[in-house]
Amino acid sequence: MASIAVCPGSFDPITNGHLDIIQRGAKVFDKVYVVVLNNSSKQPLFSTEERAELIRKVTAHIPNVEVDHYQGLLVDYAKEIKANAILRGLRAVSDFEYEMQVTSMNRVLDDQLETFFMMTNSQYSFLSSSIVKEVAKYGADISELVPKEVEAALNQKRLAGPN
Ligand code: COD
Repeated sequence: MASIAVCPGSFDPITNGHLDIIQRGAKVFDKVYVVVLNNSSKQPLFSTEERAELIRKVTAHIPNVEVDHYQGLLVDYAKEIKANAILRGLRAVSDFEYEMQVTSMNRVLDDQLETFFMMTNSQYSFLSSSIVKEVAKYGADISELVPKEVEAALNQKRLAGPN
């Protein structure tokens, strides 16, 4: 049986930390579906389509990665694409409590779906989409934090006006 993982997130926008998890995950699973979902506690800067398009651009070199977006529950999406695993990244202890809650809820919703966690590369342990957006708003150099396509998209948003 092929191992199919779904790597879910807000990805608003994708950072080098996300990309590292996707690249490493793609070496472990036969197929990785990266899916942009709605996190109801976050107010996104980029539309769902914009986020998925940016991920598509920066993962184009990984043959077993597919990018999608979905309005609904993660477990329903996973069922649609016949995924047998959820792939998540862990940065610090602060991530743990939230991840445990979400994993437990997803298991209540679908007890066949296992969640796998990958530790962040220490180089990216501080990195989040929020922190990147915060500094990008002031025109800081973010070239070490995000792929160049994302840097350009953030600069475009900044130049388009206040957000
Ligand atoms: N290094 C390693 N991993 C990282 C880094 C980094 N620097 N930055 C982020 N990550 C990891 C995160 O830990 C996470 O695993 C993943 O990358 C995505 O992160 P985000 O912040 O883009 O995405 P989240 O956490 O906002 O995603 C939450 C979901 C959208 C997946 C969740 O809200 C969801 O499943 N929504 C759909 C509705 C649903 O099914 N809800 C039920 C769950 S309660």
